[in-house]
Amino acid sequence: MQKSVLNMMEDPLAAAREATAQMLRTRETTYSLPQPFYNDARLFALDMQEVFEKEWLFAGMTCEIPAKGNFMTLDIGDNPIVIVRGDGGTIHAFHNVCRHRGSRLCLKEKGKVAKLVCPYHQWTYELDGRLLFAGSEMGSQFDLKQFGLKPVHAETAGGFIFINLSEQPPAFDEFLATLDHYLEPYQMDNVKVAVESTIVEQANWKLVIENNRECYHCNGSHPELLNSLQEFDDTDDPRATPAYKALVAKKQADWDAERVPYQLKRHGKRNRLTRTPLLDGIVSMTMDGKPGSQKLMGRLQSPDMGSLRILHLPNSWNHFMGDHAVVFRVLPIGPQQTMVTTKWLVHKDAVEGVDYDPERLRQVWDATNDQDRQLAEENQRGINSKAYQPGPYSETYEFGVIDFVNWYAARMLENLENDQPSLK
Ligand code: 3BY
Ligand code: FES
Ligand code: FE
Repeated sequence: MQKSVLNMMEDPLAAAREATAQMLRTRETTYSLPQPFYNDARLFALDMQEVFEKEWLFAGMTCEIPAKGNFMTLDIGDNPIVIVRGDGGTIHAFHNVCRHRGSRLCLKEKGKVAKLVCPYHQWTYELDGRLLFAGSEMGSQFDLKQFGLKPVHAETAGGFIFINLSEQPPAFDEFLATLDHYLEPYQMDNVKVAVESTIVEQANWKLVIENNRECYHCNGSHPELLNSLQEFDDTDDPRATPAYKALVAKKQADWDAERVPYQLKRHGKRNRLTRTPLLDGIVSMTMDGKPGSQKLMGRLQSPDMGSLRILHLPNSWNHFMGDHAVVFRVLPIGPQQTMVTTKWLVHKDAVEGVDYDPERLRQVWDATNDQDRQLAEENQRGINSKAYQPGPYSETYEFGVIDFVNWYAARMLENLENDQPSLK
């Protein structure tokens, strides 16, 4: 639909925008959000428009599309996206929407192609998005140049691919530079996905992220994870004990010797990177705490690297250990439905069945993801009740949740106001 026509139509979300901005201005900042943020269809539409279509999102890893012609697809709400590796290793992202009559172009989740060919009437696009061929049916005057694929901003660093669906993405370069620096020891051109899983949780995406941002629930729910994970979130954790601080100091000396970054680093509330020790004597997030892959990642000499934790709001958390890494991507599907994709990465030369057993590698986080799914789903069911009212977060155990909700509220409010200056 053309812009001018759209402007003449009433924005069906106008009232919801106003109400949402008002709820964000008046909410209690250390309390969970009002009910509509977790279950209302209009609010979900605003989350997609104002957060997922405007902020930088984690899409996947560069190792998933290693060669020219490799592509991967994903959906950001109603927006199908394709990410493809073109000439000279360049990574392009496009709306996965044919410029003829709008069919989805690439249907598979991953694949390899010479050109992008629409399954409907075979319009054919170059890997850089130019329309190459539309058939004689379109007439001799048809101007191919006007019908290239619509580009989506894409950036890569440290093996991560991020996309941004807005016309003017917010600044991101500093975080990308930090990511390159922290991931340098892992030589992310030399990794592969050993195994992956996708689960669908019957819960709003914010409940999935809130759940991940605290370990208040860990003792009650995560026996497998607690074989390796320290309950402290980072070295700034207000609960950190002298024993934990001593372990951190000891490990940091080892990490200095390996020349790997470990300092806690933040980019606003959106990103946090920190390397924290696992339990003393444990080197990996496996059931027995021993390496899950015998071939260490990158240039690392010791498996005892603790966990480099990388947070990227709104949709990713990650753990990089000496022997393998686990990356997580969260994609909203509906007001009460969220897809969580987990990928376990190992050195690309690690041999399945010799250096690693995929079943062993995935055990801890498969169990943990399922436990977190149940927690988020029960959280959702309680929130749907007429009895629900926002409740207080613990400032010592749930500061990560407070940070996430504050980030979300600030981005949402600013984006709403920029769309509609009258809301200011
Ligand atoms: O991402 C993590 O390591 C954990 C899982 C549970 C709490 N969170 C901080
Ligand atoms: Fe793609 Fe017709 S919709 S070629
Ligand atoms: Fe958990």
